[in-house]
Amino acid sequence: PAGQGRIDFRDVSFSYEGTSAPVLKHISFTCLPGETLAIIGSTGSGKSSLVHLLPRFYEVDSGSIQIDGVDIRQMNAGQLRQKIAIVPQKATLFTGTVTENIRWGKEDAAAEEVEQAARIAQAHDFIAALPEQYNARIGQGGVNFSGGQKQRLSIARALVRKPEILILDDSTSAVDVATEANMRQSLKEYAEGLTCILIAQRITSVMDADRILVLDRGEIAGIGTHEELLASCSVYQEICRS
Ligand code: DUT
Repeated sequence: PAGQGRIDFRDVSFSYEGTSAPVLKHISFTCLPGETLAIIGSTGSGKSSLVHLLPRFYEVDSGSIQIDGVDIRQMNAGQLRQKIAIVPQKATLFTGTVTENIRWGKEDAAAEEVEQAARIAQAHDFIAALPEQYNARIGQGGVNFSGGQKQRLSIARALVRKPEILILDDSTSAVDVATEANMRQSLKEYAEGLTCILIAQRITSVMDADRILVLDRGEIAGIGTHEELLASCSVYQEICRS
């Protein structure tokens, strides 16, 4: 829905229980409804930790996070689950059909909704090429699918729930650059108004996001468009060079 899916981080700091060093330090930013915000930064910079705070997998030490103006501490798990779909780094598929796997979490999704989600996630073509198509069996853990195919099925699973906020945690790492670009285009066309936070390692995955947030050792090193960051953010310039 238009105008929903706004995210505000206000001076958020976070550390894992039992550790002293904060993993995120004084993080403040706003993600507007319908915006695609990419997060980039070296390994261990806190990207996954940051997005895991949104569905309240972990609680902040200080500061606050708001979704559509409401502090997430005032939202229960059901409300958060309805708004946010998070696609983890490692796709988890189970023994069952393609449809059952995509529908997981929204059992009442119609066949057309399943196909629509698969089309946006760029999974429809390889599913349609299977002898049993959407009724094809997926082996345990998705053994009969490639890494990139599993990731696309996992993204379709998130989309079928029609979230307001979609979080892709490095979930296109095994998808080739061209397919990934098609997916971004489809998301723009068919999931208009969807707020998207996407973590990625490749510059090609982030450069046409509306804005990019650069994390460096738990702090924001810069936030802006690819061009703005190229002109002003040394950490980003470094990532582009490597
Ligand atoms: N960390 C923990 N416990 C956890 C997860 C992470 O102590 O359960 C630490 C490891 C690291 C920091 O938090 O020093 C940030 O980790 P995170 O996974 O958030 O970093 P990332 O930027 O997502 O790294 P990667 O690109 O390797 O996924």
